[in-house]
Amino acid sequence: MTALPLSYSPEVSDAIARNAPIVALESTIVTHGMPFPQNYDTARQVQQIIRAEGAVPATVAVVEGQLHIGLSDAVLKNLAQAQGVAKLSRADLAVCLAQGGTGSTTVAATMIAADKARIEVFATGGIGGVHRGAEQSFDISADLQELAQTQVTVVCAGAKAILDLPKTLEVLETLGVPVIAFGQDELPAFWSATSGLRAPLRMDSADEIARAFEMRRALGLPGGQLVANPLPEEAAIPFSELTPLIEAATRQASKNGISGKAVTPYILAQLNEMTEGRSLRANIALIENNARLAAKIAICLKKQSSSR
Ligand code: PSU
Ligand code: MN
Repeated sequence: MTALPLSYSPEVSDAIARNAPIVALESTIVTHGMPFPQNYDTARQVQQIIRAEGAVPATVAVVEGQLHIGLSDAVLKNLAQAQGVAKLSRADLAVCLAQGGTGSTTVAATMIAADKARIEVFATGGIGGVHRGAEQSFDISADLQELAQTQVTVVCAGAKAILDLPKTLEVLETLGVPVIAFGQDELPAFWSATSGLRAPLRMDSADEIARAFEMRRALGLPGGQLVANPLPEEAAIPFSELTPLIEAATRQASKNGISGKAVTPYILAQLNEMTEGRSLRANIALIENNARLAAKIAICLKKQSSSR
């Protein structure tokens, strides 16, 4: 059988050897989610936050046919500046590896990589979901299916408000994915802490989230958990203020024939322009906030497994 070309950074190898808590990080947010240099600075800052909490960061990407778990600053910087990097999900991860290609990993592909490396917790900004107008376009992110089948706890700030949130919740329910709002009843919506929607589940501590993850495993259930962590209040943009901008950006995308994988990056860039950088600042604050919570969950999981 072909061996998986996995390549661990020295820091991650050492963490595995010590059985230390590890938090996976995606790289599509770097290549497609933010402009340079904010993408590079944020990726490094997020790694630092995870270290400061007492866990080890493992940023995932495919570089020249190797599935990297943990990236050096040099590789990260290259990715952050590169043009036209492939955005890899479940469908194309193996093809890129087989062809010796380079690409960033989405939530779905990062979950697959984390699972291979036995990393149980992953921090991101927002997951993909059911797009507005999906009844016409059928555009539903592979992230949702991945959450249904791969055993990783994903910490996000809710689904991006560029999606159809009620439909996204419905699909997650159908797939049996627990959607857990952290510390509040309402589902946060990425740039806003509120969405007007009640979250299906609520938890108030990292420890509870870790216990629920262990219990899913004890039940033999495949799939992960989705934790929706509201962003810090000072960085939030009210839902009502964003809605018209998102609608305008979505109309522009379809007018310009943007489809498939290009939709999310296009809308994010448009919003950044329309809000004069405020949406980018919120994006940075929320990913940092998610990294902190993910590290705490990873630490709780290690404590629970060592006390058994
Ligand atoms: N969150 C961000 N920026 C992003 C993404 C999430 O703030 O660029 C990426 C994630 O990698 C997610 C992907 O998995 O967008 C979803 O893309 P799609 O809708 O094409 O599945
Ligand atoms: Mn899509």
